[in-house]
Amino acid sequence: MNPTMRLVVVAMICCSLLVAAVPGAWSDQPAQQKQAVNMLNAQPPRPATNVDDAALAALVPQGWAITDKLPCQLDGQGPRELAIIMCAVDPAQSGGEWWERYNGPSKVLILNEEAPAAGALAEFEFRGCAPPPDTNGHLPAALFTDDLNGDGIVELLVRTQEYAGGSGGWHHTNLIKWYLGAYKHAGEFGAKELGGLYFLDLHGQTPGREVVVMHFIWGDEEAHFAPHRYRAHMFGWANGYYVVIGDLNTSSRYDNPDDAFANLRRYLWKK
Ligand SMILES: [Ca+2]
Ligand SMILES: [Ca+2]
Repeated sequence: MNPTMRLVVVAMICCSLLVAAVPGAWSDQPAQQKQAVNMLNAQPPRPATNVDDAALAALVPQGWAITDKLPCQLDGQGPRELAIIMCAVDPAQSGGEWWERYNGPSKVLILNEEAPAAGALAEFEFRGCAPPPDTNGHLPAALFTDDLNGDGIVELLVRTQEYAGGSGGWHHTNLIKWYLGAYKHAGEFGAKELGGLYFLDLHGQTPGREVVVMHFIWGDEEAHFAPHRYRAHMFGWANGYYVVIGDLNTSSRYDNPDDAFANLRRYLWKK
């Protein structure tokens, strides 16, 4: 190698080391942190309960079935609560698809885990049914908890579904929260098929994390399975429930809501 070439090679090595040493210049965050987690499908870890369905039978109307139950400390004190969800079930459709077998609306009861048969501490009804989870992850369990607003007490999130064929189905995610001494319906997030639901701290003026619902926009001239633009609806915690704090459309088209959300996160919200 002649002296000029050697100088060029040394300079290139030095430049590479310099770029690698500057935070953010090469790769700003590990790929894992950038991963979009669609909460319509995710299944967070869940504690077990010793309460079996037989102990709850008196709470279930004829023709209905409990499809999920989850112990949780919803009011931040005393014994744990047990959240259960039920909907109408047609045993004649046992070999059919979930939308043939299960029918909405769904009822959610909040019980005292130590005395579940004593009756509901609170009761809610939501559109859509709550089919039991399947093994391939397309139907996650209906109930999960998360301290979304960052106040140290978890909220209960309830996922129900309505199927209307093709892209006409809807996911409904409702949020139940202990607030000012009572259980409140404190948020409702609906997403069409091919949509997504994400939690991210993207706004400094509402506490905790915000909720982002991604809806796909089916343009007039677009093929159904072609990439689509997405609309992002953003909700933040204020005055006891999640309120709309923003709304925007992507200019680019994406194959799926994860990619659309990841791009907004990276380039718009810089998270
Ligand atoms: Ca409690
Ligand atoms: Ca909370």
